[in-house]
Amino acid sequence: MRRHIIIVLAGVTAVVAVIGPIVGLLFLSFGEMVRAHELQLVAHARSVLQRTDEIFGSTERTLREVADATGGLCEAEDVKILQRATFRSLHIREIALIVDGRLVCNTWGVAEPPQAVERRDAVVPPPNQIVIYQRAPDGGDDLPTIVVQARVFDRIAVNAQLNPLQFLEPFRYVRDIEGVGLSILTRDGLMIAGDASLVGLRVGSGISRIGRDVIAVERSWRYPALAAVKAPVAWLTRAWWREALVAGGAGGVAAAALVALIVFLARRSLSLDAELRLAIRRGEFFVQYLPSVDLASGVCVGAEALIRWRHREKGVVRPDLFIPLAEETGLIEPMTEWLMRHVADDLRAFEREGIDVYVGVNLAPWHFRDHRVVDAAREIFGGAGCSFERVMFEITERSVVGDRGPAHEVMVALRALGAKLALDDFGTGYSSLGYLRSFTLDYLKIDKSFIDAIGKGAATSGLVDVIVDMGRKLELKVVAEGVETAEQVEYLRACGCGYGQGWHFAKPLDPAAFREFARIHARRRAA
Ligand code: G
Ligand code: G
Ligand code: MN
Repeated sequence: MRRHIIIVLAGVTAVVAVIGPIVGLLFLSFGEMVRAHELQLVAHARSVLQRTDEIFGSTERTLREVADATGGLCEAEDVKILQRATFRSLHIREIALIVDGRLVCNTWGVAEPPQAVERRDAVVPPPNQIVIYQRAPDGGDDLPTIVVQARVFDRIAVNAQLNPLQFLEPFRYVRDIEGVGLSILTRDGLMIAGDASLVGLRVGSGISRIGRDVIAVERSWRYPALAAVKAPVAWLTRAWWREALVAGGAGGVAAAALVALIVFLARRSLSLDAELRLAIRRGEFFVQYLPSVDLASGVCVGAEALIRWRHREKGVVRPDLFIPLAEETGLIEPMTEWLMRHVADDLRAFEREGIDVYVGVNLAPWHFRDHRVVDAAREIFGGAGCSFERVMFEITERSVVGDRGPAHEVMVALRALGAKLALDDFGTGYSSLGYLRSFTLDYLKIDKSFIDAIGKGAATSGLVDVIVDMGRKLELKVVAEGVETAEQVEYLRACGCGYGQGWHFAKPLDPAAFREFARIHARRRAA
């Protein structure tokens, strides 16, 4: 079950590792994106206001010139002045002189008699000030006009009518952005030009949010006017969503791939684990025996029991694929128990047939955690027709170092049953003389790598002599593992190594084949 927790944790870690930075970046980019878009709105508002100020500025200059030139009278010469000023101006449609609330003359001529005008037209602004407002169209199809009015004398004003379309004409590209609205309003929020939805707007300069809109406002300090640009809040983040979708999508795919990979790998090892359990229940294992031979006489003295797994679909699975997993998960315990039962059966058969051999059973570090292997061995080999004399337990160095106390107790208990102990794969682990002395062993098995080195001039080849010599001095029987050539046999014999196993003598054999091998290479009984 710990495995499942590890898988879940690994999955969560993968997701966090991939998604975390993306979320962080998107969070940062969200703020940036909003700021950039707000600044864009402010910039648009500034441009609009700049043009507005230019139009009003030019109009004001024209009005002042007209006022200076006409002196407020409406003689033929004055009308000409109005006409000339109108035609010279890029912005003005019509200029009119208002006296005591009546239009006396305009660009088109003298009004006979003076015409009453709208009340707003009648207002005479204070000196050095300008009144600006929008006037409703006179007729059906006409557009409203913008009136800019300046004072000439106490009762006399001059005003100019402007086409409202000219203000926003250069900003069509902004107005074309979906959802974006531009307006020019009077200081009091009345419409001058643009988007009617902002009429009545009462916010300060800068960025504000009103409902679902963001509004940038720039106020003129020369004229009673302001420019406002409005966009939906969603517009600020529309580009961000696209970014988020792409980044989130890519991140999601990466995280999903990682999780899938983790789950796949975990499943594979999980299923191997599960399959091993099934295999034990279904009895998919079998045993082979690797003979050990007395090097001096060639007599078969014993064998190492090697477990094999015949998988239903995959065929025979190599032990190095499943033994490590079994050792890791503890499945090695029932596996070894199964193996010992078969070995016990075979030993009883050997005994009945007069085959005088021992059988080695490999133990894993797991077995040295408690005494269960001792109890199992006692139960399995303790019955009639089977002698502990013929049982050898093979222990690797990694089983017994590190956790010396309990492991040592297990070894002592196994030996107390009458079984032999062999130190397996000697030379590949710690190879400490200290514990060689402190453990009571019967056999020392020299690892195949040292035997391979024989006759190759390798630096390790001479070590075989040393190990054999050491084994003899410790009164251990020495077995060479993985003997493959006659040259190695010769060398081992010469340096006093007692026993050997390996392909030179036999490959791992099925029980029947091993029985045959043992009979052929049996000790010659004294006649
Ligand atoms: O023959 P071979 O390829 O089977 O062995 C591979 C490894 O598996 C060897 O190191 C051998 O010791 C180990 N092995 C084979 N059978 C057993 C067993 O029953 N128990 C343990 N612990 N190891 C085994
Ligand atoms: O670690 P242990 O001694 O239990 O390992 C025995 C392993 O060594 C088994 O996998 C067995 O098949 C393999 N083996 C035994 N003799 C030879 C040999 O002569 N040559 C090779 N290549 N492998 C061998
Ligand atoms: Mn072994």
